[in-house]
Amino acid sequence: MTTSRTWSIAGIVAGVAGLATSYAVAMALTIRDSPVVAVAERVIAWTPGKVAEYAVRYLGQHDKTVLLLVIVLVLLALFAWAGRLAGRTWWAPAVLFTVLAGLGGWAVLAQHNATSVDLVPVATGLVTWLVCLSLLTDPLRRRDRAASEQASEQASEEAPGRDPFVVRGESATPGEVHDHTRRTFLLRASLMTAVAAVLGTVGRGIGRGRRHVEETRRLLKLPGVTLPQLPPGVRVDVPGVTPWQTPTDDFYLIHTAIAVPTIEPADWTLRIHGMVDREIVLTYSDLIARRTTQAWITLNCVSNEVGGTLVGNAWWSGVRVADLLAEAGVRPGADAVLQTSEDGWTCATPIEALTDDRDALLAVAMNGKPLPLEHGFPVRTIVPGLYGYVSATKWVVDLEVTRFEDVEAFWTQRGWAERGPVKIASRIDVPRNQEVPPGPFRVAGVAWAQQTGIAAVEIAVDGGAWQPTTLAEVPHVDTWVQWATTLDLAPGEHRLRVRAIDRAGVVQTGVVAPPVPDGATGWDEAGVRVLEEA
Ligand SMILES: Nc1nc2c(c(=O)[nH]1)N[C@H]1C(S)=C(S)[C@@H](COP(=O)(O)O)O[C@H]1N2
Ligand SMILES: [Mo]
Repeated sequence: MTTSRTWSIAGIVAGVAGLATSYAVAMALTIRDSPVVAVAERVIAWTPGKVAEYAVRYLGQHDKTVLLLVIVLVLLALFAWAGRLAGRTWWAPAVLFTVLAGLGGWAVLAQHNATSVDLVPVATGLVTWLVCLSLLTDPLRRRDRAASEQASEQASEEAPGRDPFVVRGESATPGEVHDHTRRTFLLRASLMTAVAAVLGTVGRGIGRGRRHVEETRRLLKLPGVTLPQLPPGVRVDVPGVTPWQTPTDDFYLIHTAIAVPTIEPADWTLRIHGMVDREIVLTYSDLIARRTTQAWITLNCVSNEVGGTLVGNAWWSGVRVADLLAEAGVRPGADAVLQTSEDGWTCATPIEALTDDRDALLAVAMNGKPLPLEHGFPVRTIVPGLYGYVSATKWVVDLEVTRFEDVEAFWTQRGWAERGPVKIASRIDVPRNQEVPPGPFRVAGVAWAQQTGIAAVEIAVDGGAWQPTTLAEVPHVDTWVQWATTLDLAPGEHRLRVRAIDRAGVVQTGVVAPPVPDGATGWDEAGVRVLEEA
């Protein structure tokens, strides 16, 4: 009899073949990604904010890889189960595969801008599953039938009063049937595995859309975009302090998209509509032909913990949102702009932050180069003073002038605050839980209070009195500022604590609050161990 392991293998081979065809078909149709990724995106969209936060905290940037891996492992287990079900009935695995395909189809349709074409990969995958499973399980069934016939023959041979010659005809012996079906099964299984591997590779090859966009980006010339020049005096020059300008490759990344949208600038448009006098549709060349505004701006994630690193400072180049909104003519009563990205992410931004003199940008470049794909190529929004989740839409394609009371956005639906002004914050970069040699040592870090500016940064040792530090220069209020001081402490363990005071006189609170719903508060602390004199 066929062992349950063989049935499982049949299920897995059929299952993997179906995944490979659906992936290859998706790539051939230049669909953003395979149905499996669509399912993963649904999982992300349905994950409660708390769980998502833990995932990001413990898995960091690997969270999506881990999620995809888990989904594939679950699928493999289900495929194996489908194979074992096929050993009993033909319809049970068919139902299982159909349910899985239904799930995939639903996830695909839930994606932004989904069309019925996006269902083609799922449908092809389902057909592949059913055909491959029946091709693989047929020989197994024939073998089992032969084996049970043999068993009943033996039983009848032993049974008294039966003629042993009646059953045995001219047919092949059970042993021959066994070898033949075994060969058929192995041949088909290896053929399917090989075809699946080829399809996977071919799929990757056709999925070079992204590579093409990368190439377009590399060749782009952006008039008016200049390379960053570090403003004078912004650095405290203490080894170990975060660089004042965050290098693009080190800039934190936060987005819900699994496959980063790959948008050719020639295909990009931005629609400005809603409560406006004149709807505007801008192409990429329209946008970059306009006057370029450039600024150093620190971007913050609301999920940043006290002392965390989800914050970066870059030189952004783009077009003022305020000018575009003025051309569209904002109608009275509007207080928000609902921004939508190519991948369907949304955020609602207060209209005053987009129209006042803080120069909110439709950014096309970061640190003097076209935006990297992961940071929103070809166009993203950057609004000084607001957390990214309410303002910094990457791959932005739609701005709808509206009212807060009429809309809900991605993160506000998940319990985050409607408004997200960046809170005053300060961080110790060095020493951070380190040992220092005896004698004076330098302490340094960063602080920010966008739209207001930092007036002072103070540190306290072992819960003692607050002491002043020295601030480096800043070009304006919308960047972080580096601070530094020198300490000379007795050998042993010490705890350092930092707080900032803004230019309006507001002292950073020591009251501890988590990032949810509108940003963490509390003082950053770091340990230092001063070594004994040798
Ligand atoms: N399309 C899209 N834009 C997005 C997000 C997203 O998930 N999707 N995340 C936002 C959040 S929460 C932050 S903090 C910033 C991060 O921008 P970065 O990845 O370029 O650092 O992007 C914002 N823009
Ligand atoms: Mo964020």
